[in-house]
Amino acid sequence: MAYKTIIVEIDDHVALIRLNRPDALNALNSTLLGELAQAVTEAEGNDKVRCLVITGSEKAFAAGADVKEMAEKSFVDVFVTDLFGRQVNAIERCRKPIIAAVSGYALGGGCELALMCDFIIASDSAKFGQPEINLGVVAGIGGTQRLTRLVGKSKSMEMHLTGRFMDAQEAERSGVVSRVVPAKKLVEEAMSAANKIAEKSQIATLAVKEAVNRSYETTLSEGILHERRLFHALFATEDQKEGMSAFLDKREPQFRDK
Ligand code: DAK
Repeated sequence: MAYKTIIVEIDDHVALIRLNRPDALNALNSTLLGELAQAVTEAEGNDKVRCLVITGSEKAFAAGADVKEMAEKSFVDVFVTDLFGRQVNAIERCRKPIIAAVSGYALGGGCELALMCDFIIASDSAKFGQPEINLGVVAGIGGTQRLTRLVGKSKSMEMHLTGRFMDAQEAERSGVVSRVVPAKKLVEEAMSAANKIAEKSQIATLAVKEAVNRSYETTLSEGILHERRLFHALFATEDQKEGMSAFLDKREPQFRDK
């Protein structure tokens, strides 16, 4: 499928999605978010794809929702059409792992898009921020919730209330990103992590994603019970037998997603 604002490459078992509106620092307009949602949905439905990577350019992952597109909209426009709701749901509901590879600006909706992914690998030039306050609005696709859970109330409040950006080192210290790599190696590192995930049993990767995400939705005891039941359930799979036999035989496992 030919897209206008993103570039999709299927590299072996990984779908690499590049946001591609360079003139607008990859600002998220309805075309881009629609195409991104479609690409994620297609990757999820493609049996060959086992992991996704979303990235931008070296200068910008995405500098936020497109202010030019939003500026003249009314409350009725955004409420009745549920601005970006459908597209964001498609990304949030993807069951396959998604890695955000972030270089340069990840601001507003761009920061929120990265936070929506399962983990973030950042380049040393990455800058995260929720500057919506400067436009007279608040974050709208999860920033006040996801950033707060990651960095705590104080830092999240400061970022949302002042619009201050966080650099890559602070983002790593604060738990926003899993690690920081040189900008030139960003996509290579993200692809390498994605390829590693693609080698695992897909049943187990889906279970990991479900279990970790549960920790955001429920109490500790319910989350632990959910994790335990998933652990028990995986003993019904051939991949558990294969993984444990391979360990005992001192060989690499050959998972078959069964
Ligand atoms: N929207 C539209 N265009 C943008 C843009 C944006 N967010 N960010 C940058 N651009 C455009 C600039 O207008 C400029 O275009 P031309 O003037 O050349 O035509 C081009 O990209 C290059 O930008 P600059 O010339 O400004 O580049 P600099 O290097 O000088 O500055 C910057 C880079 C990232 C610091 C600066 O561009 C900037 O501050 N950008 C805006 C950042 C921002 O405020 N982002 C938050 C946007 S609000 C919701 C869903 C989502 C959201 C809300 C609700 N619902 C589902 C309810 C999200 C809201 C937001 O993200």
